[in-house]
Amino acid sequence: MREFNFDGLVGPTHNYAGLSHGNVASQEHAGQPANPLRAVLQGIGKMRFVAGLGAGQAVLPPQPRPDLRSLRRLGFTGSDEEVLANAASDRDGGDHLLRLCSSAAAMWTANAATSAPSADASDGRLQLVPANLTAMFHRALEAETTTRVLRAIFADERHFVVHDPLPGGSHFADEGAANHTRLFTQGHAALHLFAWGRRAFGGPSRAGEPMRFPARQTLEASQALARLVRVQPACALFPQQDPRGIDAGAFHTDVLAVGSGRVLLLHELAFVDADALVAELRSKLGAEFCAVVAREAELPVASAVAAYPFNSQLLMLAEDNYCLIAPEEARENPHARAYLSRVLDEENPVRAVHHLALSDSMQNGGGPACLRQRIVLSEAEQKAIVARVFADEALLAELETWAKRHYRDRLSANDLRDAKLHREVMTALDELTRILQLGPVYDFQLASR
Ligand code: SUG
Repeated sequence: MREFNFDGLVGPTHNYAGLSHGNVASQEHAGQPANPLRAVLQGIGKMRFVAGLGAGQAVLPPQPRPDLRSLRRLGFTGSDEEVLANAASDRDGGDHLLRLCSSAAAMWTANAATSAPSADASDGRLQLVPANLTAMFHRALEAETTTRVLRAIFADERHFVVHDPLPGGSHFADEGAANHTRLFTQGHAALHLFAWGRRAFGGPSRAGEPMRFPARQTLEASQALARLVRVQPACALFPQQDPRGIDAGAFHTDVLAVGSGRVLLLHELAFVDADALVAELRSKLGAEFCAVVAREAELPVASAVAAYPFNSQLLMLAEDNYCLIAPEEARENPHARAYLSRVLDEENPVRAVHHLALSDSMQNGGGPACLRQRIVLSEAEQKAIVARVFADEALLAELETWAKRHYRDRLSANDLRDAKLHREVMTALDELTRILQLGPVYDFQLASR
């Protein structure tokens, strides 16, 4: 079995629209001009770096934005140009609606789905549940296309199950693998942590719920995910995100915790009673399990949210050789740097921290870990994927050339109403589906068939 990091390619409309209440970086950078070309190249650079370490690397495509299908569903009519112009000039928040329908947020593929390897699932198939992302309108738009893309890639039903996203509105709000962690040690069944921020039924949790910022994922959604991916009930844990962490800006679990294999790095405000959780994990996983807890005094939660040391990718290169792919910001922030150097000093298998520049994603609250969906595949499962999504140098170089041909190096809110931008995006994405050998997956491709 090998873990693959399916990174989201940054989309051509990457911009800073301040859409995510509770995501401090998104709020701070609202309205600033963006550089989609630099953003996509930084992302491809990360894929090249991770592949170069010998870790599994693959790619997921962006989504068509502005999302004209959604604008049409909201009653705007006419040609593509007219739909855009009518939406943008609508006096009741048209500008904002256009921003919502233009977000490139599908790049953060940690939120695309929750997955469980075939080895953990009772039917022996790899399980994927696309996230409904209902907590935020601009993200909820992703679920339908994500499902289509995943079904195009994981098409072989002998090996893969791509479920429907969870139904409904806020009751089963699901943010995908950003709240999911899989841990394992030799000789023990893998454990799945399905974290959540609020309860849909039965009143607020005893540990309280955030007051300042929204909790995006419900306990009920996490429980449904555990059922759907068919892990043994004894292997599923449902820790609550600490409401104080959410109120400090940890809108997803992966802002304050990262785990893989036998290692868990976490801030004490990642989960309610983090020490009890660590003790439970140790009793279930044995002495091999290593947790490095950052206390508030060592790493204030505000620094953890600003510098994202926990939003690192924790890569297992060999059983006793893990490394971290951390954002550059985690080296610049003295608290985050001190914590990461303690991780290196202590008895655990983490051997190196590599810092990468991902400023454009970071400024919308997305670090290295947000940009990838982890999917564990057997050799037979890898072979069953016929789309060209596994990253080798030829593909990465082709994607760079493709991006340089199609992406703008400056984009601000006003550009979103430009019908030319919309045509540029469709041309780029149409070409991309050919490069990735995906077949038609986008609304505009299916409508024209
Ligand atoms: O959902 N930002 C994303 C960031 C997602 C990060 N993912 C993980 N933590 N796994 C979000 O808040 C901002 C878009 C804007 O403001 O333009 C945004 O959607």
